[in-house]
Amino acid sequence: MSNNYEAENIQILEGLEAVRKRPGMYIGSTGPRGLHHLVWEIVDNSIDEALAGYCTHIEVDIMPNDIIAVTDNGRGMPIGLHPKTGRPAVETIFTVLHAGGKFDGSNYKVSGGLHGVGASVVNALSEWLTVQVSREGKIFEQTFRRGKVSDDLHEIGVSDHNGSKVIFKADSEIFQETTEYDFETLRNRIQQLAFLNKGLRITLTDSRTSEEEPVTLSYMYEGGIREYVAFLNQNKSCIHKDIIYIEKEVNGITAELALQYNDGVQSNIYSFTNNINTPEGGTHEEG
Ligand code: 28F
Repeated sequence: MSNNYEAENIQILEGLEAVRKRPGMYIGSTGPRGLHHLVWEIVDNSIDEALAGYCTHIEVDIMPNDIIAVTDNGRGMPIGLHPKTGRPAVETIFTVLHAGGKFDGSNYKVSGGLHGVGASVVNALSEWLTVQVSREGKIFEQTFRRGKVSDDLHEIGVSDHNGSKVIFKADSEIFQETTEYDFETLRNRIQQLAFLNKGLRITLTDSRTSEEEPVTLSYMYEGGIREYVAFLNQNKSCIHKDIIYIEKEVNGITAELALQYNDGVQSNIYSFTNNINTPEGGTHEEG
């Protein structure tokens, strides 16, 4: 076994231990906000795949026993051996901190997530995490426990489509306050992400209700932030019917604006960069 592999392994273990020792450094807190941040880190990687032009539908399923499943119909995480680690690329994404989904620097145009850093952080803070990749007509699966490989990537079946699925259970040793997800918190942000990423369908299902049928809400807005402004103004009397909409790309950077005046005295301005809300504003909002 070449010693750089051992060095790699030590770096992997140190990275994940660092996350478990100081989770707040990576997800802000270990309270409910930090718990929900786990979902956003995984969803952001699917959104990156949508922004790259390959994913049109993301599904988030809140399952019994505080388990979350996120599925996308993108290309499927790569399974080829990673040049540096000699391990399958998908294993590297989930075990190497800052390796992320874009470790060869081929970043997508924009990425709300921490450039794929999120996947290994979620893995380190989960009692267990299973990733399933549908690619090349097959389904490959790998499971981790508290960030460590518990079984190697292996084929579990065949598939007529491509995509990635991540199922995880947050570690109650880390999230001692609660590991229970709040439906409205997830619903609100999922709807907002659908507004911010026009044409992308995002579906939320709550299968925790053992008695009744699961609750499913699906959001897709072809009009994007234009529809967001209409939604925000739906109970207001607006002083002009048509929503002002501007979209412009310069040097690969795109800016979008949607504006509609209502007859109120309070102005509600919501600005975002890469899907992340910027409550303090910034040059984009000034512009
Ligand atoms: C449920 C969570 O994480 N989806 C993802 C992809 C697709 C590719 C990718 C991700 C390494 C060097 C990029 C596939 N084929 N869902 C997800 N889908 N990561 S994460 O690649 C990581 C590459 O740069 C992908 C060709 N290119 C990229």
